[in-house]
Amino acid sequence: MLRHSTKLFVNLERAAGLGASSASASSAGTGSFIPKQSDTMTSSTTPSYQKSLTLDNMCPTVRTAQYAVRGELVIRAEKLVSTLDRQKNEGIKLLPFEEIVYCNIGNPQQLKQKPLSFFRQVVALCECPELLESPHIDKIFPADAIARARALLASVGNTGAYSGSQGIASVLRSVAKFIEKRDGYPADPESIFLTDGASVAVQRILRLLIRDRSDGILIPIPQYPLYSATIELYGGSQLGYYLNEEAGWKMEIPELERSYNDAKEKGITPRALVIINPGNPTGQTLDAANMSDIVQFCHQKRLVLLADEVYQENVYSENKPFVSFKKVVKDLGTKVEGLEMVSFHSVSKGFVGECGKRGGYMELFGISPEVKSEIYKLSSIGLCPNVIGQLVVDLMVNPPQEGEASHKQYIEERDAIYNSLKRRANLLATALNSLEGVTCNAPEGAMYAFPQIRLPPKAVEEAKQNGKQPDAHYCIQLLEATGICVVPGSGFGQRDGTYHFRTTFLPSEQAIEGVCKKVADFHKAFMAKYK
Ligand code: DCS
Repeated sequence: MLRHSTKLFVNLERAAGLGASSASASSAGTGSFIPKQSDTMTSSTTPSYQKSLTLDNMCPTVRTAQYAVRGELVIRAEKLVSTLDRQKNEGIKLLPFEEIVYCNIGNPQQLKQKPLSFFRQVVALCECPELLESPHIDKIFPADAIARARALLASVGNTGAYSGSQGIASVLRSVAKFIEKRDGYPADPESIFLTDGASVAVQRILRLLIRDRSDGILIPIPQYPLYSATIELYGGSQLGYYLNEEAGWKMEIPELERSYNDAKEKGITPRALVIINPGNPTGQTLDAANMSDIVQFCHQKRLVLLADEVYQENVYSENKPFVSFKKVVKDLGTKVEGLEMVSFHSVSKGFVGECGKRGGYMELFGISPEVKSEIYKLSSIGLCPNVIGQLVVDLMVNPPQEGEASHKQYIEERDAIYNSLKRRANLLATALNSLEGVTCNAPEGAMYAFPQIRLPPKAVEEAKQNGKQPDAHYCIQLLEATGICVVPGSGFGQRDGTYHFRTTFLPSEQAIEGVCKKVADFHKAFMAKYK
C-alpha cells in the first residue's frame, strides 16, 4: 500500500510537470534531462537527451567576462536577505545585523533618495494621458508639469509605441540645446542618439570598434567594469593605464604612452581611449589642462576618445568644476582637426538618480557619416530606446525654468540632494582615513570612495589559501559581520599587491554615520584578528 501510494505521488508530481525539473536537477552537471513525453516510461528505458547548449560550447567570452558590481558579494548578500527574513518572521537572532546596506552600486533610489517631483509628475501624466482631461487636473499637478506633459505627448504620440531608433526628435533637440548651453558651442541633434542608459551606448560603440583580439581599448585602472566586461564579451583586448593614486588618482600622459607602446609591441592596435570623468570608482575629476593634453594625445595617435561623463553633475570640489571633453576639443579648434569622439551621459546619476528608468544619450563628434549610418543601423536592430527613459532625459536636460511653477521646488530638491551627497562624501572619506592602514583620496566627484586597505600578511595568506582575492576576503567578512555590501577593488583593477574596496556614499544622511561606525568597528576587529 505504501509502495503504491509513493508511486501515485511520483506520477502526480510528473503529471504536474515537476518530474522533469527534479530529473534535471538531479542530473545537473551531466548536461542531460528526462524529457516530459517520456513520463509514462520508466527511467531505465528513457533515452538521455544531450543538451545542445552547454558551458563548453557556448560563446567563451560570455563565460570569461566579469562584472563585480553585481558579482559574488551581491550574490552572498542576496542569500543573507532570506536569512534576515527568517530572523524577522521567527523572531530569532540569526545574524548580527538587521538589514543589508547596499553600498555596492550607485543606485540612489534603492537607498531611499527621493525622485525629483517634477520628473515623476510629468512621467505620470504622459503614462496616463486621460488625467490631462480631468477638470481638476490643475489642482493636483503644477501648470508647468501639465504643459510639459502635453508638449511631450504631442511629439511622442503614445508612450506605448516604438519611437524612432535614434530617439524622439523633440528630445534630441532638447539634448542638443543642453549641450550648447553647457559648452558654449553648437550641438547637432542629428549627432545625438538616445539610449537605454549609458551602458547600451558604451556597448554599441565598443561593438563597432572591436573586430578581434588585435583591437585594443585603453581603459583606466581602476575602471568601471562595464568596460572590461564589454571588451571581453566582444573579444577585444583591454589596454590598462594606471591612474596615480598617490597624486589623487591623476591621469598622466606618460602612463598613457606606456600602455599604448606596450600594446603596439604586442601587435595590438589601440583603437580608442576611455576616460571616465568624474571617475568611477576613484571619484577624481580632471582639470581642463590635463584634458587638453589627453585630447591631443588621442589626436596624435588617432584614437577615438570615449568620454564617459555620466557623473557630470556629481562634482564636489569648488576649484575643479566639470568641463566636458566636447568643450576642450572645441577650444583646441584646428589643433585637433578631425578628432573622433563619443561622449556619454545618463539619467541614472547626478541628483536625478533615475537608474530604473534607463535613459541616456551619446553625442558623436567627428565620426564619419558612413560610420554614423552603421550606428543608426545598430540602434534600429534594437528598435528604439525605451520611451519613458527618453522622457526622463528630456526632463534632465530641460528642467523647470525660472518663473515656472515648479522651479522653486525643483531647485530645493536638487540642491538638497547635491549638498547632502557632498557632505556624505566628506564624512565617509574622513571616517575611512581615520582607520589603521587605510588611505582614501577624498572624492572630488561621482558617488564612490575607493580606499586602499593595507591588509595584514596573515589575512592575505588566509585569503589565498581559500582561493580568494585578499580584498574579496575582507569584503566578505565585512558583509557577514555588518550587512554592509561593498565591492572588492580587484573587480575594478588595481596595482598588484595593493588592495582596495569601493563603497558608495549613498546611504541617507541619517544612516551614513552608523555605516561608518560599523565599518570602523569591523575594521578594528579584522586588523586585531590577523595581527
Ligand atoms: N558609466 C559609468 C562610469 C557608470 O558608473 C555607469 C553606471 C554607467 C556608465 C552606466 O550607467 P547607466 O547605464 O545606468 O546609464 N554605474 C554603475 C556603478 O558602478 N554603480 O551603479 C551602476
